[in-house]
Amino acid sequence: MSAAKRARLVLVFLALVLTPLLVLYNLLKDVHRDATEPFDLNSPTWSSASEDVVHLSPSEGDEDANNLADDHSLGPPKRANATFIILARNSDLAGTVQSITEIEQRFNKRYQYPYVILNDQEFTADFKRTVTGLTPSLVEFGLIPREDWVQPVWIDEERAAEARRKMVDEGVKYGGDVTYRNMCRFNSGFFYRQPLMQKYKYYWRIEPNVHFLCDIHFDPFLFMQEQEKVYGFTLAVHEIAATVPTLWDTAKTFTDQHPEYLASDNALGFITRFRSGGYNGCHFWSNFEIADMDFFRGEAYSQFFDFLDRSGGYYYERWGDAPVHSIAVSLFLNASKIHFFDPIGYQHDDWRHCPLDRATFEEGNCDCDYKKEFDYSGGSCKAQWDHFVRTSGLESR
Ligand SMILES: Nc1nc2c(ncn2[C@@H]2O[C@H](COP(=O)(O)OP(=O)(O)OP(=O)(O)O)[C@@H](O)[C@H]2O)c(=O)[nH]1
Ligand SMILES: *[C@@H]1O[C@H](CO)[C@@H](O)[C@H](O)[C@H]1NC(C)=O
Ligand SMILES: *[C@@H]1O[C@H](CO)[C@@H](O)[C@H](O)[C@H]1NC(C)=O
Ligand SMILES: [Mg+2]
Repeated sequence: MSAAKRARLVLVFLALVLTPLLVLYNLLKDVHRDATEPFDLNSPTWSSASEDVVHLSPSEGDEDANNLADDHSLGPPKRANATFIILARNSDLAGTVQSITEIEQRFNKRYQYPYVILNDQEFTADFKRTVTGLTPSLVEFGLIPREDWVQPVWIDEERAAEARRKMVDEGVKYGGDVTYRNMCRFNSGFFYRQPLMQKYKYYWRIEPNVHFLCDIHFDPFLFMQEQEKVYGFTLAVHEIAATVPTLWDTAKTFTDQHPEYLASDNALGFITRFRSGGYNGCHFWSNFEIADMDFFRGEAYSQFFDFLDRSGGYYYERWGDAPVHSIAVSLFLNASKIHFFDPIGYQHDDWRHCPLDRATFEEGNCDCDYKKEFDYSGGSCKAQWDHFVRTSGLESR
């Protein structure tokens, strides 16, 4: 036998023996994975807190985050039990396309989290087709039941109409608008109860016409899960006082009746005035939220919402979901459960947050001006948040 022939035989032998072994190994590997990490519809795996996932904090491990997401030899990226949620009208199509296009490009094309898109009217076929075409992710469209949306029958319409007239006279933004009030009430007490939301724990709220200004090199949902955070924000602002004249007193009446819901290490200091202890108007801007729905579905918030709702303030005044969420989060959670997402560059209307951490800003390929954005301008409550964090000793925890 010639040397060449011998070499060929060895190769054939190796192929015959090794190929089945490799196939067998791959099969077993998949069986093992199936048993521990169930695949969901879109194939990336869920992960639970107990699993050994690569930990990535927003300020570190950006390269790992990219590898984890981009290197398919590692299998699909680990994902949290989470979804985007967008409330929109059919007329919001262009703005919805814009927001989804940006979040896909800056983040979600690497993670493929699903979307839930809700409307108080049926979405048109055109809306659904166009939006579905923007992403390989699962996109589900939901029709909000009337009873979760319209002004309740027990609201005294005469009194509500009078309040609207007064606000129009005073020039309060959306002061004469009933649908805006419906939307605020829905976003306060109903979004997390919609059937399409039931299968998820975390949500990231997005609105039409917002901007994501930087590449996001980590998974904020997994961050929430691993750090056991409950509520995440990027912008904090002052509320228009005329929209919430009795909100704070109503909230206080509730906590007087239910002192058991107050967290011992709460964030009251963020939302109250130093001397008087009254509401300072500060709230996390809820057009951006990443949060754990267990909180909203839980006893404290459910009771709180029902109490506020029954007082009629969504219609006799014009309570926003942002101050309602913020007051609840600040009272019923320990402050360590609230997270400021510095790495997520974000814009709603003309207000932007741009990463304050220099390295994150540089790595994010950001479309915003470093330290020249809204964060520390007059309307912002970021300074109040910082002050609260410093004086409560949160930083060192
Ligand atoms: N389906 C539906 N969605 C609505 C309605 N009104 C508002 N929305 C949505 O609710 C969210 C908040 O509404 P916006 O009009 O953006 O209110 P805002 O953010 O307080 O005010 P802007 O400064 O105008 O952005 C957005 O996602 C809107 O698309 C409505 O009547 N029907
Ligand atoms: C995700 O969370 C929801 C709500 O908590 C829960 O009902 C569901 O079973 C969870 N799904 C998975 C795959 O863990
Ligand atoms: C807040 O923290 C304290 C001390 O760690 C703990 O005992 C309490 O249960 C926490 N409260 C809530 C609402 O998580
Ligand atoms: Mg908006």
